[in-house]
Amino acid sequence: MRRISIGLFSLVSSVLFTACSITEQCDPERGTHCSFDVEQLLINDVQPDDPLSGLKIDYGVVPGFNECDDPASPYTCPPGTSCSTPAGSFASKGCVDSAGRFPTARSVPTTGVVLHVVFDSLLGKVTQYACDCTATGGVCAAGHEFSLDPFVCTSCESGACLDANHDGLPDSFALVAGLATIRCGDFAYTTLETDGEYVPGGNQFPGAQTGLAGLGPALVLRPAVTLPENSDCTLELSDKVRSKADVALSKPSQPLAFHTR
Ligand SMILES: [Ca+2]
Repeated sequence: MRRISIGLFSLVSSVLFTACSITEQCDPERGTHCSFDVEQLLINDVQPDDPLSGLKIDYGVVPGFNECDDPASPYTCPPGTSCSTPAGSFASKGCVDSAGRFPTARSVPTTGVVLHVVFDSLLGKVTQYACDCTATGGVCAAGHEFSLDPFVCTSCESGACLDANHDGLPDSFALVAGLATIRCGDFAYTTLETDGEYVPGGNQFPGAQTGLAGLGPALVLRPAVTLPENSDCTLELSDKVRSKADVALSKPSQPLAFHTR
């Protein structure tokens, strides 16, 4: 009975995914879904742009925050910056330096850093699902801990994803390892499965309850690592980060950079 229900789910999901992939595919003639960009990088900082979320806009333009040509929400740029079109393909003017670059976060905590990366498209497979390893005492063999497909779990030794409550949906998921690397001088850290989550919801409008943390779709990285103090750092996203239409990520118009306390 369970096998049948899983089979049905995989059938339904493959039909759904197929339908989605058709509408999501890059179509150069229609100009849809053929580029894939980082829209914003938001980082927790001692001097946040938004006390609600504690986040600072490190890269990108956000209406109601650093968008400076919005008549509905007049905004004066901080000293050292002016209202101009940022380098890259931004539609709105933002507060940028003389080179057209965004002022980056300068007081990022060394522990508990949150890197909220907002994209202009849904992401492809950045989440994986825990295998059902109950037959082996809950311990999965190396390389067989997760399935990239929530319904077709053939990479699991048991052939099934963990579904203890039998609702046909995987119980536990994690990020794909190696989505991003933080470098601060000689220090380098590449993200693991447990270093955050993918949030497919959200849009380009800050939420009343969530503030800047409501922007999405987003990869919210919370690396369990202590960064070096008072250091210039960069965030590099790996080629594992692709759009749902399988388009490679464009290079941001300036390096994704920040400075720790
Ligand atoms: Ca379940």
